Amino acid sequence: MTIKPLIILPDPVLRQVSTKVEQVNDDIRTLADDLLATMYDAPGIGLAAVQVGVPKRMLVIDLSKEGEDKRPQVFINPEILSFSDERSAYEEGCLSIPDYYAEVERPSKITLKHINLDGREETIEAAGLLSTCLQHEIDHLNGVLFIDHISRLKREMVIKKFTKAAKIRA
Ligand code: GNR
Ligand code: NI
Repeated sequence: MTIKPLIILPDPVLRQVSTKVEQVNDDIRTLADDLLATMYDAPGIGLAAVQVGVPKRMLVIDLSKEGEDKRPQVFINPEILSFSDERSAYEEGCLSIPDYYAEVERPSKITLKHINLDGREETIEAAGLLSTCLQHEIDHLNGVLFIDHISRLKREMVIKKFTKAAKIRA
């Protein structure tokens, strides 16, 4: 269980398209553990592998509340099979864009196919926060960030602010 450093905007790694996981082996199981440790430490409710600099199609989610038992979920090679016509809006944030939040509208429900940590294929239906979080994470696998779903003016302001901050850090 290793907590990995998070990749922050405007690092171009966040724009990479992640590649398929070919085999669920010990390396992938270790990566899943590290993603969960990093997500819990942040803390966040989801994390894509590319956010720790590993552009593989894999993500973790835990929607349990503080004080509840943890419910870690691992999704490998997730594919959205269908989206509902109905849409809902959530205030989103991203561990790669710290302390910035904005409302994003997405399809309310999705049907998703993925591989679990046992290497078995599963199909699930997701609604509510799970649906939003899965769509946010799968966007990461395609190099897409939640700020790509807000107005261009807001997006450019956020990118400008984080670009300046990165220059000071460097
Ligand atoms: O911790 C997170 N919270 C969150 C809130 C609303 C919608 C999506 C998310 S995911 C985010 C963690 C993250 O950046 N995952 O990529
Ligand atoms: Ni994110």
